[in-house]
Amino acid sequence: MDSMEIDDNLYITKHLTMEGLVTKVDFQRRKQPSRCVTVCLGLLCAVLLAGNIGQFIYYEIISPLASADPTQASLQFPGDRLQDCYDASTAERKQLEAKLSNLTEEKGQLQQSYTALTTERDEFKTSFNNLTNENNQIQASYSTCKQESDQLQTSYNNMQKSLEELQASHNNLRATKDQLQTNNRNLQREKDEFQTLSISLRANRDQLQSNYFSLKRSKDQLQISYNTLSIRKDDLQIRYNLLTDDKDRMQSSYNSLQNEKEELQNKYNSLVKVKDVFGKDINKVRGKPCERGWIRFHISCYFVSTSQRNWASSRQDCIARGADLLIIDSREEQAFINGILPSRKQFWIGLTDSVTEGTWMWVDGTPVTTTYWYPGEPSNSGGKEHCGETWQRSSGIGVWNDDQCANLQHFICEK
Ligand SMILES: [Ca+2]
Ligand SMILES: [Ca+2]
Ligand SMILES: [Ca+2]
Repeated sequence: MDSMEIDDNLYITKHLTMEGLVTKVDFQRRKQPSRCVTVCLGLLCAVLLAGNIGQFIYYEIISPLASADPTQASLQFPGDRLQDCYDASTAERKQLEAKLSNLTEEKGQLQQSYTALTTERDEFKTSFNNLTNENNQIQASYSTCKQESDQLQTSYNNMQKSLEELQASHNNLRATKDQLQTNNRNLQREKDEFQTLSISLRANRDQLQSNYFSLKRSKDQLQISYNTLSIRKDDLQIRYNLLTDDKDRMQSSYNSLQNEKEELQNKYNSLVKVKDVFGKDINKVRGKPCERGWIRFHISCYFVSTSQRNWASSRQDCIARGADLLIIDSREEQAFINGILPSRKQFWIGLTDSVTEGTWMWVDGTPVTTTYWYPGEPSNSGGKEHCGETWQRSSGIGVWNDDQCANLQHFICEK
């Protein structure tokens, strides 16, 4: 059990020593010395016993056989042989006695050594117990250290990984550094070039700055002129737009007037022709007198009735006379008619809005352009007044009124 513990301790100590945790301790001294002495004595006795057996066999069996030559045997006496054996045995005994004496001395010495070793063994035993306790403590420390070692190993592994990562980062940084160094050299070269260019550009800049100030003054002046011109341009643009609009309107009016002028010119030409034709006829008509009871004015003849009829019957009477109800073509005709009528009487004329209320038409289908309505007329009183009449007035040229067509009135025919 002790030997096993010592061997374990040897192994542990060796292991710890290899790991550098404890200093080397010589446990060889702690083996039991009594066992060593016993073993040594046993071995020595066995060697002596083997030597005696060997001598006996040699002198008693082998030597007589070797000297059994028939020639010599015949010459030697049996007493000599015994004397030789006795001498040899005596010498051998002396040797054995000397060896026994030596062995006795050695045994005494060994006994002393055994006693000393026993004492030393007890001391070692005590030391061993102490060392066992220390070993337990060391074992506990070892376990603690083992755990710490495991932790340190884990930390070491982590550190190793970190180191590898750092190494990779280092390599990357080195590559980056090399690249940056290359870039730095390139930048340095470019910097030198830029410095040269900078000096040149600085001179150009000064020149340009001088030019810039000069141009800035010119630009300010031009800006003032531009602003003034811009305002004038805006005014002119507004005026231009107005003039353009006026021009467009005038152009449109001009075109309309041109068309109207052409139409009027055509009408004028037609009228001139008609006038020429009618002028000849008028001259012929003017020279011809109206029928009895009719009154001439220009180219027309007028009949003023003495009887009273409604508007439709009056017209039928005029048509029967080869004429129609009076159509007022001019202010002169209105004034002429007012002059030939009895004082303050009303007479039907060829005027009606029976087709469309409020739209007055002459009996020949022409629209009424010039009117002489009395103030407040046409009143269409009761919604029943659809025929026109003229009132004679002593002053002026007479006035018009609308009245119910069924009323009986005097009337005026014209042909
Ligand atoms: Ca007329
Ligand atoms: Ca009416
Ligand atoms: Ca009326």
